[in-house]
Amino acid sequence: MPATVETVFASVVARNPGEPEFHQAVREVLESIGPALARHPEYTEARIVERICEPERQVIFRVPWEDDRGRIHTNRGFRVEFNSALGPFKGGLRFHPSVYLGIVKFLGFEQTFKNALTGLSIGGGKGGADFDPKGRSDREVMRFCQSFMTELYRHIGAETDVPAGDVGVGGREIGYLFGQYKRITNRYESGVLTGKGLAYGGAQVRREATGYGAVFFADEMLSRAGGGLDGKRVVVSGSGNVAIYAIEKVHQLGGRVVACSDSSGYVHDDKGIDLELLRELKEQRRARLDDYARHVRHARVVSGRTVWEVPCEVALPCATQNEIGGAEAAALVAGGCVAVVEGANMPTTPEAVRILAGAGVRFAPGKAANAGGVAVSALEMRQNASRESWTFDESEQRLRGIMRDIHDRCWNTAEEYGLPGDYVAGANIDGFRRVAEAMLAHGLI
Ligand code: NDP
Ligand code: 2IT
Repeated sequence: MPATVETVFASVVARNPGEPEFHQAVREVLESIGPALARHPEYTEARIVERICEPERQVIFRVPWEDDRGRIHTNRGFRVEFNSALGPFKGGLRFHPSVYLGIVKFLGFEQTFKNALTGLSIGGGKGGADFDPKGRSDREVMRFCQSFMTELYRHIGAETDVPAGDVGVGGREIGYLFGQYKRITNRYESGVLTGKGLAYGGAQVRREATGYGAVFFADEMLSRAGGGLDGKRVVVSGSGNVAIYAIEKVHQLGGRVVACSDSSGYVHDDKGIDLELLRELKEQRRARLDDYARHVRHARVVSGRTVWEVPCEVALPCATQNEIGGAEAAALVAGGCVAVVEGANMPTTPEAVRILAGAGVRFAPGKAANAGGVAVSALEMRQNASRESWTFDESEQRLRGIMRDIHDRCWNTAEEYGLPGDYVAGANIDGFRRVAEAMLAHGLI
């Protein structure tokens, strides 16, 4: 890191104490952008790096709600509006007990560069709550979402800030949030949220977009190296929205996903994960993975261990941040892994990235590889604004084209800076340059 950037990073750590995930995300970007700063002294003169590390606005609020037994709970809600240089703030909402300001800031920071990489007009933001939806009834989730939106509505809007889903927030939650926004504001403002149901303004392929997009990215990356996903043995972590549609697309492209996981453990099915069963368990019954082995006799369910111990050629982490540490990276290398493509946000620790790089494993960072979700969200906004709706096939073709463009942007930028094959540098430099140019044009705001 150049000395000027080192000073900025020290100040970020001092000004945001106790937020290690945010520090980690900032460090990873600042470590990459030295060559771009050297070529563009105007960025340093305008203090772009300092300004880009400070969210434009941060909102923290109380979310009181009542459970089915009449007990009152108080959660904490967040929306961090990180950067609007390229468009309205855009990014998901996460409902998980681990959510605190540092998680929301790391996600909002990442989102800013990811959204820039899509080439679409979207700024970066993120939100959520420390609410745990596990084991809650639909009516409890509805009451929580209504209370959450009763504060959030004043901060968002189709031209201002457009939330969507993330961990713990899927179609059900977006529906309740949209209903409450409509009720409070007395406006049918379709473009205020994305990830909506197809019955009321949602877009084809949004549900599938993050998982499909990550697999398209993996296929591009492997094709550059001389062979696509066809015939590859793949392990996916998680079994939620991103994981399920990643598995579907791997199978469609001729690969075989032999294991996936949830927070309790993993399932290993060497014949290939039965996607229909997984979807029924996870999307319809909201069940644990253990149930998989009750239906598939030859499958093995392993509790309390990492899915990365299952040998594979391609690893798709699609669960959560920092799930691949040094030990998991070493296990992947030992198992013959040739590529790691991040479907989740920041699932690989810096130590793990170093181990993978040292072993020659190709690595695609989440801000490039999982950008398909937010890209199709931007397409949803576009369809809402024009009151059009595109077919599944057309939307999927657009997603494929966007992922190819993102791949090529990362590749070409890395080459331009003399770092061939370094997708991390390519993604960080290209995303940073796009945001920096817009910030420069807007003056000191
Ligand atoms: P879901 O809530 O649908 O699924 C999350 C999955 O990951 C579940 O299987 C869950 O297991 C597991 N998981 C979540 N948190 C943890 C944790 N702390 N420890 C262990 N396992 C965990 O979320 P998504 O699939 O939407 O999101 C997955 C990842 O992808 C996240 O990093 C998210 O930020 C990222 N992402 C999501 C996008 C989207 O469009 N949804 C877009 C881009 C990135 P369990 O059910 O047992 O908790
Ligand atoms: O991390 C992400 O990119 C998302 N959760 C999706 C954000 C969005 O606005 O669709």
